[in-house]
Amino acid sequence: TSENEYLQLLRHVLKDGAKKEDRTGTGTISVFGYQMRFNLQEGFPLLTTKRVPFKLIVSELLWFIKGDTNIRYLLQHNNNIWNEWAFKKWVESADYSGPDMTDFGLRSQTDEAFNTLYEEQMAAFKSRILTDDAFAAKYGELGNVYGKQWREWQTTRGDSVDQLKDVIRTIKSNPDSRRLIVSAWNPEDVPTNMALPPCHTMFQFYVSEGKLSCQLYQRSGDIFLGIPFNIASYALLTHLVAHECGLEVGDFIHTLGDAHIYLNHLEQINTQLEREPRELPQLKIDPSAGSIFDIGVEHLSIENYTPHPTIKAPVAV
Ligand code: DHF
Ligand code: TMP
Repeated sequence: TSENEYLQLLRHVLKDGAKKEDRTGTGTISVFGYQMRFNLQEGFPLLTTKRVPFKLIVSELLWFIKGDTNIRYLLQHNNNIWNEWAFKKWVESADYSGPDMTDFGLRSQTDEAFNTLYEEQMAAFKSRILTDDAFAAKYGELGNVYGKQWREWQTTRGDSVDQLKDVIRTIKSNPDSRRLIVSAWNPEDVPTNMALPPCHTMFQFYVSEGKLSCQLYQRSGDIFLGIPFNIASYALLTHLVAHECGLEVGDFIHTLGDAHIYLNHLEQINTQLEREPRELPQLKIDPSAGSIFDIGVEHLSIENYTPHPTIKAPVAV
């Protein structure tokens, strides 16, 4: 199946990647420039060589589509994947007076006493985001990340551009267009206004013979943790836009800039590579789901997903 595209990426970077230091202090093996292609007619590209939590992919994507940039929505859907980056802003702020959380990402992995302290602070942070509106407005906010750029790109004229709505309108009215692009990379916001500069930087749609394809340019990819999510997320986006526009799905093409394996994921990757990929699952979109802008988590599900077990790994912050 097309899962092999991903397994080949793992093997390629293990074999030909070069050691490279990185911002998080973890260390990586990395290559620059790589492309994978997933034929979405073959099945939904949710990896089977480890369990990938589909529900988290759905709530994160619907959060982007809503234009939301506050982790409160994610927490309300039991989605914790963006917590560390909001927490980081909180513990580095003048309002925080708890125990020192400098470098919590690295320290929590090696220092058990610290990890207990960190987990307490993170639990308190999460519950405050969920219950305290003013706190959530200030510290749940990741800044002008994906949702903001997709739906409300701020212009110098003082108004905003809804890139997602515009691109969908153009797919419907002029499917041959070669300008079907959404960009999350806003050079004005990158240095100051976001918790993490966008990794999935821009994407383009393409319509041919009644099928919608999508290509993503991802500037930086964490091959073990981030990329399995990114593949599934853009496959889902392609399905949702195709559904909205009355098209079939074509290919998802995933183009990577710095594609890296963190050095603390090597054991996990060896385990994963020993496993045999299984049949890919299918996506089901509930017929009662409305437009892409009204769709809810309850309308999306995956069928025939029988993956190998979860493989846990620490995320580099
Ligand atoms: N930083 C780094 N270093 N790697 C990332 O992949 C990454 N991704 C971000 C933000 N910053 C990042 C947003 N997406 C996980 C997956 C995607 C994601 C963030 C985190 C993750 O930790 N996945 C785990 C557990 C998920 C769970 O069950 O909560 C996994 O095993 O897939
Ligand atoms: P960077 O900003 O220094 O490139 O760090 C971002 C890290 O997060 C890098 O390891 C890539 C990873 N990442 C993904 O792989 N996918 C994602 O969707 C996000 C947000 C991050």
